[in-house]
Amino acid sequence: MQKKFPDGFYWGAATASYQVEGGIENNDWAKSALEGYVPTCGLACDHFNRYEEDFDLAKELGHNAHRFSIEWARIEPEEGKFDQEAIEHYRRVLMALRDRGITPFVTIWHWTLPIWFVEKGGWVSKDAEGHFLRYVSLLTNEYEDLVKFWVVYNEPETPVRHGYVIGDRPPHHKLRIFTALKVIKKIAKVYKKTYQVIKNIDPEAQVGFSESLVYFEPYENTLVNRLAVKIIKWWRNNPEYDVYASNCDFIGLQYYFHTRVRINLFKSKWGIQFNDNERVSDFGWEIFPEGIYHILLSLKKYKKPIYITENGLADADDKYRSDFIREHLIWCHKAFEDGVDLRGYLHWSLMDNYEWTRGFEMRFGLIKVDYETLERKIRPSAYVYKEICETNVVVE
Ligand code: IFM
Repeated sequence: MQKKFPDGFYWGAATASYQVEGGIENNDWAKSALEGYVPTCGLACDHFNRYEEDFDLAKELGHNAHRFSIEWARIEPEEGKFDQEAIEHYRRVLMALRDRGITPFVTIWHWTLPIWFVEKGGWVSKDAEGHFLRYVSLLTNEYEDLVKFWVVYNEPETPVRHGYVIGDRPPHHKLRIFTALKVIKKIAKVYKKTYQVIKNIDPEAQVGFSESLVYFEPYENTLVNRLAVKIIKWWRNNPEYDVYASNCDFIGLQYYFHTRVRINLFKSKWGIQFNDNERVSDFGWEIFPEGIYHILLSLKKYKKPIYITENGLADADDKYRSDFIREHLIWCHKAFEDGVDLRGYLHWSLMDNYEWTRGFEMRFGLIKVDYETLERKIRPSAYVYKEICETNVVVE
């Protein structure tokens, strides 16, 4: 059965500066890599120099939208000093998309921070808001003519959980639960102001955010499991979610995870248990397309347009990617039929890239990258997705 998406639907893929560009040495992740805490990113995909070739491939694959992020450390390598060459670089990137008829979704903060900002205390410092808003004003003024969709943050809860509780990402603090909650709140407050700053400069701009939402279920439908779901979900799906969703022109949804929660107090193996995964990606993440439908329905109450700003899997052999895309889109379409104002789907990712603490091991790309030669090779699943992009139809 053919499932048709609405006219004007945005189809494409996403990337992020640090994960693909290469040559960024002045942000907190590069510093962490030098100190041996996280893998080195180095040249990555050299997308900084090869963006035109990569956008040619995106166009060949039928994409009409593309999400990417601007690297703050490139634009403002020193506090208050903007780099004109970097500003012009991103203008050329935006123009390259425009020339190919591809609409940009521009992420302002995708996890990496300039070293000077971190040395001043990062998000917890009292000047954080002023610094961020100055950067945002510059971007909006510079690119107002080329950017309609601004994604202020990428998954703002993740770097805080990993940076202040788990400790495996910058700034590498462990178990600072209260600081983490404070930072989550602070970032949300800055977001609200950012929204206003962008709208004051460009009232036509569409301003939103992206958060990764997990579809949680109780393992068995018991009171204790339901309670556990509530608590875990409250933090993992961002305690400040309402602030974001009530102050935006669109919601960016990233969907990767389904988790069933079981509190098992009386058996020998007690504690919190999660899914029994069956079909999994190379990362071990369960493939559960139906979850995207439930999450989309849960967002209906905000009455905002929704774009899937990320959804994808690590699959080096491209074994599951075609079905993964098709099945998620069938559930997306069902959500659309059930009244969700869904307007776009951006797959993660356009090409293989630096997957944070996992380095280059995980392969999320529609396009395979050979990190020795930097040669790009389109994976077969990208052609399956192309057919969907070009026809606006997914076949059940
Ligand atoms: O690679 C990341 C991306 O930076 C943010 N969302 C999840 C992706 C896959 O882990």
